[in-house]
Amino acid sequence: MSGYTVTYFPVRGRAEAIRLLLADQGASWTDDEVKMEDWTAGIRDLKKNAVFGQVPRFQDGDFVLYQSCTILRYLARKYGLSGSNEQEISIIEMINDGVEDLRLKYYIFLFLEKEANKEKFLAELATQLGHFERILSNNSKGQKFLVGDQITYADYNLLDTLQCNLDLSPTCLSGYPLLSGYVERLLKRPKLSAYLQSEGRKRRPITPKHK
Ligand code: GSN
Repeated sequence: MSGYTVTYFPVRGRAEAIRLLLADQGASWTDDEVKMEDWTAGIRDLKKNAVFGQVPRFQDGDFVLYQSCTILRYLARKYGLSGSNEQEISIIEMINDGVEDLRLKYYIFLFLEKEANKEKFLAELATQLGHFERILSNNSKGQKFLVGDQITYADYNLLDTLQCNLDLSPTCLSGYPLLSGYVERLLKRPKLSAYLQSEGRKRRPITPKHK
């Protein structure tokens, strides 16, 4: 059994792609959930000790790491989910940066812009989804993963970000057959599917805004 611990608020947020990767790779971990009020009150000096004053915090034995994408890449190296040569590794990094742009747009809309700008948000989302549809079409005609024949950390990050957007706009993938099929395929992966049906996952909203 591994000694992984994910410290985060009781939401999916920036920890969920890490959990998706761990679950799909058959790794076990402990969710150390911190209530926002306890975090604000300085519980266990968590904020004070965090490298950038934020979570997720990831612990592997005695090794502690922050920054969600760094944690994803750390685990990707451990489980062989980073790509198989320098060029593939770089393409996966590039696509993951694109996923982060998609995630950031979602967070900006949710926390800052809200319903008033939903039409503008959805129009921009459509453009961004188009980029991912094209990326998929360039790899095995969209029937596999973002890059190559094997799942990578960028796939877990994209799946989580797409699920966030689907929550906001359940039809957002309807014009994107490859992305729709991709999500459907990923959700059928047995370990991932078991995690998605777990109590822990169901209990956690996407963000505190989704209570
Ligand atoms: O990806 C990362 O781990 C960092 N670049 C961002 C981490 C982050 O924003 N953490 C937030 C919660 S997730 N929000 O969108 C956080 O720790 N907020 C509490 C605080 O006191 O800043």
